[in-house]
Amino acid sequence: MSRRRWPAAVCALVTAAAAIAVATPAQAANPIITSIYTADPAPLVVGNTMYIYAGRDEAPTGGTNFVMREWHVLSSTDAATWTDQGAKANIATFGWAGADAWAGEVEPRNGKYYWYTSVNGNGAGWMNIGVAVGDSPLGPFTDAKGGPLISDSTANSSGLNIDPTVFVDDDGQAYMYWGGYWGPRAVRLASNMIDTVGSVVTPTGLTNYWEAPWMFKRNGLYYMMYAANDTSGCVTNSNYACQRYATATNPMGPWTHRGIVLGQVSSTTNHAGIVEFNGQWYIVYHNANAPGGGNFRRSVAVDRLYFNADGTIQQVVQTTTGPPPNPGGGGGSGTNLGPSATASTSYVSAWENLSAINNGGTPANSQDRSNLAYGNWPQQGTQWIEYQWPAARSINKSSVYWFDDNQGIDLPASCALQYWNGSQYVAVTGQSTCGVAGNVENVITFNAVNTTRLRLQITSRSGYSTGVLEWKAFQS
Ligand code: FUB
Repeated sequence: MSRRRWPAAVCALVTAAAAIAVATPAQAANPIITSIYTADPAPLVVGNTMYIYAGRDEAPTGGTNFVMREWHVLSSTDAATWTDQGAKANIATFGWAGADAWAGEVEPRNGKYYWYTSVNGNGAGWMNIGVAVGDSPLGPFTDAKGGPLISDSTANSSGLNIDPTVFVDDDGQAYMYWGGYWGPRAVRLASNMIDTVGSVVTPTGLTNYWEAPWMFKRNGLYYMMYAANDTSGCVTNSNYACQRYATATNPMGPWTHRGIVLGQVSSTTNHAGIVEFNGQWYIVYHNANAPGGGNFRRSVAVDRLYFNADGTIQQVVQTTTGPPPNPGGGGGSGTNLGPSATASTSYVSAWENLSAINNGGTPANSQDRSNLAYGNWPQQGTQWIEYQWPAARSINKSSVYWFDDNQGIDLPASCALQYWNGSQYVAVTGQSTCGVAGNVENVITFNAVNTTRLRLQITSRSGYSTGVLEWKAFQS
């Protein structure tokens, strides 16, 4: 398990300022950036932009250790097309550090952006947590403290002081979790975000914790995702890792393990973050899938993340396409609003995927499962699929590409569109024929509705269930 014996100084001294080369936007695909190797992604949404703070892997081909000297910022306004904004911090940002620009995360507070990093100090011990601060998501960033926030000399610190995740709760209290080598730690932060308050504690309930925690809150519940490398359902070889998660009703725990968010990836390390952007949830993670990639030449990928109604997380489907563009509500006339909607249904078969309907796939024919398929076998009669947006959208056109597996799922007998008028679902008016043809996009026009929810009612042929490969709803 060579990755657990990282040498104390694998990086050359940083002698130059951060590179400022800025790549042109990369088209949607995973990995999202291939002009350089990137790792340990930490997402942050500010306004209409998603930022990803990532380390840069510079190990040579065949290298067997990390060579990491700087941190880059990647940005996107639709979660699909990404721009490398260049290196915005590096080892020299911290005058007391000498090597190993490992995982970091940025947390905003009071108009400032605090970048917590893992970095090797020049003094005794190995890895430390440093903190830089800037006035914008792109910096410039400077050392906020002039020394480590956490080091090997911090009482009860982790066996490896890396991978900080910082979370500011609604009441203003900030928390930091971190740690590697199976040693998670937690501490409160002062409101200045650069001092700890109280003792470092060892959180409980993070079953099989290895490293790389990521904390967030949703619907009043605290979530902790983290890398694990056990062979009891996580990975087949403990040189690799998966992402497990736990939930808690208190930000300091105790935590209750809930399952796996992200299975094994193609790199040995597995490091991820979760964020909500334009009404959808995303996971950002790294793998070794870029050309020439490897365990020390990793690349960041992005995929959609789905919650179940009870707040549990569905295991991520890793794609090579990445998510469809999600520009939010400002896409303009003719924009397909499906990818920015939250989908729900009256029923989906356990082996099919509701996410198929708005994942931006372009089916080749009605049997094409390459971008997943929604099906409701063994249900018959009328079922529905529905889109919901956080704010009202004006919609006057839709299209549906039916799924027909030539088995229990057949083209429907009929369909109809409804919208939520604020108190109930009603039929759209002026609807053109809701087509039921296979192997084509069936386009439906209607008088524009201003609504937060659109529903497609699907009635099956006798003896069959129905399915959908892609459903679009167009902004008027
Ligand atoms: O990138 C260096 C280290 O590898 C990170 O700090 C860990 O989380 C692992 O991804």
